[in-house]
Amino acid sequence: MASIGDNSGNQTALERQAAILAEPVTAERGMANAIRALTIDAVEAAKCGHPGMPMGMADVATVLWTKFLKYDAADAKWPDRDRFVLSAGHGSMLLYALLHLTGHEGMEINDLKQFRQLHSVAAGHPEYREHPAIEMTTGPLGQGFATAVGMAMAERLLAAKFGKSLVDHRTWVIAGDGCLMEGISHEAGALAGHLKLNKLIVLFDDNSISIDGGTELSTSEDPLKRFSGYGWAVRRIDGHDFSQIQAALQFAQKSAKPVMIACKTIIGFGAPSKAGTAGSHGAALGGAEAEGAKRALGWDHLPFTVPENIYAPWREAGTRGATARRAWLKRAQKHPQKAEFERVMAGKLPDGLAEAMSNYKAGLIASMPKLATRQASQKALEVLVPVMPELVGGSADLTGSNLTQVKGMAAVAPDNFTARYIYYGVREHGMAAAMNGIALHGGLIPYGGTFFVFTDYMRPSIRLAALMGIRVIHVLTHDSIGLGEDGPTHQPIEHLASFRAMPNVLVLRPADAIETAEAWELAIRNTSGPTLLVLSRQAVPALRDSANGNKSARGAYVLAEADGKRAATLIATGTEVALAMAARATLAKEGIQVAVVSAPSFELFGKQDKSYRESILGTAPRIGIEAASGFGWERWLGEDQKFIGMKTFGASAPAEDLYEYFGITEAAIVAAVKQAGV
Ligand SMILES: Cc1ncc(C[n+]2csc(CCOP(=O)(O)OP(=O)(O)O)c2C)c(N)n1
Ligand SMILES: [Mg+2]
Repeated sequence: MASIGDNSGNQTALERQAAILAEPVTAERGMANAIRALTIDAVEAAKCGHPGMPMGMADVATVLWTKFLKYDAADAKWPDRDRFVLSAGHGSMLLYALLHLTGHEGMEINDLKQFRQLHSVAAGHPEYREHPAIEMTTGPLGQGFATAVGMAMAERLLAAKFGKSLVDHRTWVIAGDGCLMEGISHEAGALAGHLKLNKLIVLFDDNSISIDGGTELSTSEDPLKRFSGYGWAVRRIDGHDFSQIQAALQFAQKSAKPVMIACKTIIGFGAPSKAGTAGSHGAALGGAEAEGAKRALGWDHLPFTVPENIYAPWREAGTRGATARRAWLKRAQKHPQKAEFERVMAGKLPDGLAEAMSNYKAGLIASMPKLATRQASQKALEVLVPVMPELVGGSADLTGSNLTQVKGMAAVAPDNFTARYIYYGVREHGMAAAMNGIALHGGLIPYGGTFFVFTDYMRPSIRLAALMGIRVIHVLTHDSIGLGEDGPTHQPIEHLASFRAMPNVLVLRPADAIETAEAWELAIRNTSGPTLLVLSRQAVPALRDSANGNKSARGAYVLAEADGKRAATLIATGTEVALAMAARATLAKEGIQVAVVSAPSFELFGKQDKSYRESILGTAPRIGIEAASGFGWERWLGEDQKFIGMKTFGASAPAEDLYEYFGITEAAIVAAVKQAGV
């Protein structure tokens, strides 16, 4: 059995490699070898990294980047470029070498020499924003693939809106065995097949090797059969045969279905003994093996040196799209929807939004409705959706519970991409990744719903959204024990704390309809990370008597000041703010005056200056109230203060009984205030 560094299992791979290398080096192979040599050099210099995948996929990538991919190295952000996603992000040197060779500014030879060093654009895994041509951060296997599905959806949605003359591009993915073993590949693949995303093309690095050894250790599946079951067109080719690669990519461009091409490759192609083994996956080849690989490839140049006769055709490939881009720019200039296209691609908000929302909020103040915050969210969407054509909604099969759909939002379907509502199916992870892809593509703002507890199923994608700093909006209803009878499996307890711990996630748990409207405003204006709208199933009374400004924007504010000196400060979020208000009224009758602070967002409150925070929190004893784990509340309460919330999982019962049972009641708050020594 093969294991790391052991080449006993790769005899056939080595024989196959020897046969290929016995043939004269063609111009294309020479170009591909430049990727291999740069990969070897960068990984040797860093003394770590993943040489196997770039060496294996260099031939496929060369054909793609010199003949098929639509891009112009002079403008990595050309809106109508093809998107290229390296889902197998550990093979980052493949992307860096391609960007360098094709003449992308900002990926110079010195950057490759800095591979994996602090502040290098050539980070261990591709990082979004490190270089404009890096379409997304990859590394967690499967994420790139699933995000690419969202990019391909965005292309269809925008093409339906603006027409082919502005939007007509493909999404190409390189995915490995690992990406396809991950569960998310099922959700994403099934969704793409259902929507017939025929401009999505996945090049599967079918090398039958992962870290632990041969894939036969852990899988017997034929991914092509699986994907053809999803409605994909599939092909199997020799990933080192240039004419087969070219023919497959031509076929892919004509497909009416999404395409998966399994490219049979040899991992670490060229390495004399480690090729075809897990030994080439994730460690520097080492001096002798690296030398041997270059010799076998016929590469006779100093490290980090590419001869001009190889640079030249690569640079030419980098300018291949220039004519198409110029023609596109001309068309865009004359396009009747030019201004709108530029607005949405820049992520700018439309005129009329602020006014529509302030009218809506004024109406709420006039009517003071008692609503579940999920209902209030739907009402906000009824205002937002008509004025924001870039909003694309959806839910993971909980539309009627999340209340994410509003009138006029038809279902996106293979024959209807003018619609704006995506039925993601029971695929939370696939949804969250696709939403990332929609946001990354540009031109659209995705929101999607599920129960808050099922963020557990989408956490890796939310984390990537936070890391990349992109605008996605999660509508997360049924936010506490208040959902009642469905019981502890459905009652999120630790989720608020866990997302408050995740950097760059904006968590908002509004208390009433006005705060929910404010939360939506904040979500839409949060261009630098994901927003989680954490909403209730059960109704809450209207608490605010003014809608001036956006009070939630400061994270926490005094909803009701004490009548006189504060005996205590009650700090609550979401549905528990109403409880705090009730306790305040009861205490006032006994002559005890307390303030109520509504704290819809810890992140935003944490960003305020100290004097604001101190003015809100006050010096009186503090009591925190939230139907969730108290983990993290010390931040506002300090060590010794009282927290009224959850210490265990919830239970199945009517909501009122649960609040009573777990002691999250008006009476408990009143008692806590009295205990605090008032
Ligand atoms: C979600 C996730 N799990 C585990 C890893 C660690 N990891 C990185 S590469 C890899 C093996 C991937 O195998 P494959 O995709 O076949 O890549 P190859 O070895 O062929 O380059 C693993 C397990 C990861 N990056 N992401
Ligand atoms: Mg593999």
